[in-house]
Amino acid sequence: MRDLVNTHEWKALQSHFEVIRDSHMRDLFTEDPDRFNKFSVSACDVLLDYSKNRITSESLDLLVALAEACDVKAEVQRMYAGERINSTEDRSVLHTALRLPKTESLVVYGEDVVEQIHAVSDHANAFVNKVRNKEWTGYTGKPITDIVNIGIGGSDLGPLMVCEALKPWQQKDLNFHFVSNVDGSHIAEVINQVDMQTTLFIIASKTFTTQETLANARSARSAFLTSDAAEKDIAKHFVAVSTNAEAVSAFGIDTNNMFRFWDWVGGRYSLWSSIGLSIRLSVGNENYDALLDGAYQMDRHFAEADYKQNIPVLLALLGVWYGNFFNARSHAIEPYDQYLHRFAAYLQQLDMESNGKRVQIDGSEINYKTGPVIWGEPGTNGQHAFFQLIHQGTDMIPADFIAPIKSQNAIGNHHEMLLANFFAQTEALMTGKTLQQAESELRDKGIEEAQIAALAPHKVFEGNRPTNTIMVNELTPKALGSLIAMYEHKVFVQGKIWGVNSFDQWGVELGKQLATAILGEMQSGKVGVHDSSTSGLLEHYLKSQSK
Ligand code: G6Q
Repeated sequence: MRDLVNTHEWKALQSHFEVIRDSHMRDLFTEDPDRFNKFSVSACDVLLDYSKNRITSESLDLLVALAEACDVKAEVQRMYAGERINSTEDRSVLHTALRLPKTESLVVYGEDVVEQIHAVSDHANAFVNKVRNKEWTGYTGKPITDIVNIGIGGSDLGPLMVCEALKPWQQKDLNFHFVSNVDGSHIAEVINQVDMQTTLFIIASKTFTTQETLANARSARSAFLTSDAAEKDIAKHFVAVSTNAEAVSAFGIDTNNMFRFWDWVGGRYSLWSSIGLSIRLSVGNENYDALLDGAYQMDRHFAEADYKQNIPVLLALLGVWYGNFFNARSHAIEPYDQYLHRFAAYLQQLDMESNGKRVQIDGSEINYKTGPVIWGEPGTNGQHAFFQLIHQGTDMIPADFIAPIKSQNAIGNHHEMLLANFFAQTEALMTGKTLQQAESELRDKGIEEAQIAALAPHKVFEGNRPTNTIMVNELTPKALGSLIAMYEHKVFVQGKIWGVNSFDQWGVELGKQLATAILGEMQSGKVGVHDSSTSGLLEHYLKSQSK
């Protein structure tokens, strides 16, 4: 068992924290006017300014020493080479291989995975071109107008987020729908909107056993068959993305219309595989390739750059600094780009499912904090909702502010206004407002002293609230690819430091098992043995049902 908190590097950070905890970033900026140059880095068209963090050069040295002691670089090489670093599932972790260009080769356990990946890509490319060019038609000969991706978790969040983010690149005569929730309202709303003669359903499920996805897929199929369509027409309207050919075929989908991938692609890392079929259909193969290329560039940067110049490593270390030393329990994601409105939801799964763990790889219990709560909404909306708590609440909430320099919609001065808010927020969070400033502002307004004394404390902003500013020139497919890979690698580094397996997700299992048992009891009307709350609720439900 590795005793992280008793390592020399951890203890050095703890002592350093005692020194730095009371310093204010305002003073750090006054003392060192070169902070921006010192604490910002550019790579893969991404600028990271991390100068508005509670760090000095010494903090950075100590954090980097921690990364070195945790052997992060060696683990990156192990992952890239296809070693089975996902030990609890005995699997390689090779989403980075999905981004390798055709010219490369990567032999893993005797097979060239790049060759396999590109063979599947070619299959998907050809299909995508047919749909987009209207050569692929529905059973009545009409071209496809609506694409419904049925999947959940990793088979939904990534494709949905990317399709939304790249809307300006979307083929305009195709409508995209994503159904994930087993709540029948989700599929029903989509079925009500689409014409079955011109709809293509993608059943996206790595295992093809996921209860929610199969229930939605079955309902979609029965809605299709209760329109005028017949069984033989399913082949033109249902395709699958899966690793499980047998189950796909049992469901009634022609395996020629199945796009495969491999067990070494984790669900939340799968948008780069055939799970990205809806993205390809939306933005076309060329733009999808640019997305892959952006990620590939970030993969190279992550593997090659020194820790102090390495964007994912820096982001990860700052997260550890706040989570483990300042006791910050959540991390906000604030994209100042409406197209990134699902980005925080996507990162929520990526980060929380990967590092929400309580034991180390060897099974020993952890005695320090691991993954934080990830949350956020696009700016400027968040400013009018929850920013109050980030500015003046009692918790420290480190935040990533993300924005493109160029807008996809240059309407009036909207983008300038957006960016003015973007810059202003991180400045305000860092600088804050002192009591003296608050008082003198009130005085300038001619307010009486007694009222100033009552009001001023409410107008104080402590400041010293850490933020990372992340900018890209434009939210292109390539830039988005780099941004996503940047976060994947950040999560990887944190997982390595905390010593957890970032690639399994046993935490979702227990609820699934219990739900299956309870569904049986609900259907039979016989409540099994539970705690009194669960039994009471089930009986309440069954009684109300029978009325
Ligand atoms: C992600 C998880 C999980 C998974 C879904 C869907 O890393 O494994 O979110 O993606 O449970 O699984 P299927 O693709 O197998 O339906």
